[in-house]
Amino acid sequence: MSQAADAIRERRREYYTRISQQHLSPLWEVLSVLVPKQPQPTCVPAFWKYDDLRPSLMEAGELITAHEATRRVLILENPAYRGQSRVTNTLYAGLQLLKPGEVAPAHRHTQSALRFVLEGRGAFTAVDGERHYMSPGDLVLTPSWTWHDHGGTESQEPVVWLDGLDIPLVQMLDAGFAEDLPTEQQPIARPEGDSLMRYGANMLPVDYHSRPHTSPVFAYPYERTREALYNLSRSGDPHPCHGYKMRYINPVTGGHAMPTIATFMQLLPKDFRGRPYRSTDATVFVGFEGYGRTVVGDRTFEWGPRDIFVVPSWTACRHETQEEAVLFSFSDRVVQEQLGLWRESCE
Ligand code: GTQ
Repeated sequence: MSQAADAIRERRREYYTRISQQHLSPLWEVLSVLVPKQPQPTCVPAFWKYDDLRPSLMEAGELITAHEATRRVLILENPAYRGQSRVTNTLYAGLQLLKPGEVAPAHRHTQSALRFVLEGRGAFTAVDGERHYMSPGDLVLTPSWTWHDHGGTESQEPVVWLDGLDIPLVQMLDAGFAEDLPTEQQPIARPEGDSLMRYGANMLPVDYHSRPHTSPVFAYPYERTREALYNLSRSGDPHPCHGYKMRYINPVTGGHAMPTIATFMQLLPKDFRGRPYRSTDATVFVGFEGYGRTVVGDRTFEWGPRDIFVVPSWTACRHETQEEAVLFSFSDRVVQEQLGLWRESCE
């Protein structure tokens, strides 16, 4: 019996070796990995305390200028993907530092980007001819193929923000293009706040025809976000898993603000004990106000303002607080929704 089994194993091995020279391979050896019963994420839970990484970022500020680096950024690498510039399987994250007087020169690329401002004031991001002077908690979008540059020309202090991009997704699709503007800064064509006033007031210019994929509003100031969360929290019970959670939208369509990255802000009330939650979109969270604890699979992260953590796909996650707290997050949920793949479970 076992001799017969050995013989068949040997014949198969010999067969696999032979067909591999024809660049063929047997599905039955890999089927359960290719078509898993449920997601088997390769990404792992990860945590960065801002106070621990800030000195390294400031040291980068002594070693290289924003001009020389083009973008002076420390990439947050998921421990499962060292050397691959990925924070999750599909997304990239990094911390960018701009010092007073510096300019990160204008370029554009097919990758979409978000900036979530962590500290400092007075630096701007310019997008399509409009500058937004950034304050902590602001969300600034630089949609695919829009010219963008960053300038610390008015700032008195270092400005740090989190960059979130769809780099790994675009890499997988082999759809990356980029170009530099010949001049360091793009010309200013519109006053500050123009896009928010035009498109973010529950009205649209009557003849406005939207760009199909992305929000015409590119800066979402924190005061407005905070006010929306506060008002939501006054008018009803918190969600058992999320507390009070809102998503940033494209006001033209009501859909997500960008086509590849979904963005969210949530308010966790004092003494919140969230129920376990799973979803298929690996998510990057950033603490912004207050302190909390999040259990992610078998890890527990105690976070405060500006700390960053990653929840992999289909990994149970629950939030707890002792005081009111605010969390920013982003994921590829918008892509999965468009493809009919997104699933969630609140236990
Ligand atoms: O600011 O354009 O962190 O192109 C990585 C790639 C930031 C940017 C990053 C980029 C940028």
